[in-house]
Amino acid sequence: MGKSTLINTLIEHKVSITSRKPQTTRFRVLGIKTKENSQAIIIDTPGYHQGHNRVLNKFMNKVAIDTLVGIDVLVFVVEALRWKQEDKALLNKIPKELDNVILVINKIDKVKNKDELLPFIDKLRKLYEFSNIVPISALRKKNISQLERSILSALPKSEFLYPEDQITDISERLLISEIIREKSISRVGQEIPYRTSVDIDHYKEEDSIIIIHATIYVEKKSQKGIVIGQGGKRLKSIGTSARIELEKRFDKKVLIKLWVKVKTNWTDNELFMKSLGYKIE
Ligand SMILES: Nc1nc2c(ncn2[C@@H]2O[C@H](COP(=O)(O)OP(=O)(O)OP(=O)(O)O)[C@@H](O)[C@H]2O)c(=O)[nH]1
Ligand SMILES: [Mg+2]
Repeated sequence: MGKSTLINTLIEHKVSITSRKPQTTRFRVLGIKTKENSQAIIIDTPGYHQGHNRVLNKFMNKVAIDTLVGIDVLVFVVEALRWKQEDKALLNKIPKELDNVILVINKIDKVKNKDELLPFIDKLRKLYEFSNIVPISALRKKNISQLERSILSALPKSEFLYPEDQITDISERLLISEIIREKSISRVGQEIPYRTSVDIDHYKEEDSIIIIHATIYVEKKSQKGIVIGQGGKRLKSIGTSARIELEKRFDKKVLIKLWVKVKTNWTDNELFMKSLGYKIE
């Protein structure tokens, strides 16, 4: 749908990982946007999905739903010309007291015949009393300033909650594991992304270099083979692209050593997920 792409576009930095495969975002990701005398704290969440019952899916849905409480504005992102059953289910979960819900219709760059947009907007307008409807392209950065104005004007007056130059609150360890996860997602087929998790085993920052050891967990032996690739090629490529991105980010040399381990059925194993840092109550 482009939620993470949108938060990155709004913050003008990459704070959340993105991919073509669904269910990429697993945690609540904070982006902080300070502009003149306003500060918006933008939260990216996992997508809301139905019909998956593993602990990991329940965890992700809970993160999405819990985020609906205590916010001033909800930016409800849908894809142009695609109204899914899950969008409808989520619409029904919006707390009644939340009166600022902006509907964002993303990926308008993909709509060849723009005449089709109006009936689509009209259809959605009837389903909920949105405070505003903004068609955008998060990827091509179309109509972003309009959306930005709409968000900022809906915010209540408050002191800044974060320093002006802070853009996110993610820890270095989580950032590193997310970047490695993003690189592995983009290099494997359709099924495996749901089944991988990255754990940082060792992180050491020295004067001139950052040393990282990380494990990519998968659920099956066959998945391990795929992630490693022929002669270790795929794993090497994951490590290299993560290293290049982290070196730019930290402005320092980075050394990454990766392992792939099988943890059977881990996405349904609460205890193991907790040990990986998934906060399940
Ligand atoms: N053409 C086009 N593609 C887009 C746009 N916004 C996002 N995408 C692509 O859509 C895919 C999904 O984007 P994400 O930002 O990861 O989507 P998400 O809603 O965060 O997905 P989950 O975290 O998995 O729930 C990526 O391949 C993006 O590059 C857009 O405006 N136009
Ligand atoms: Mg996302």
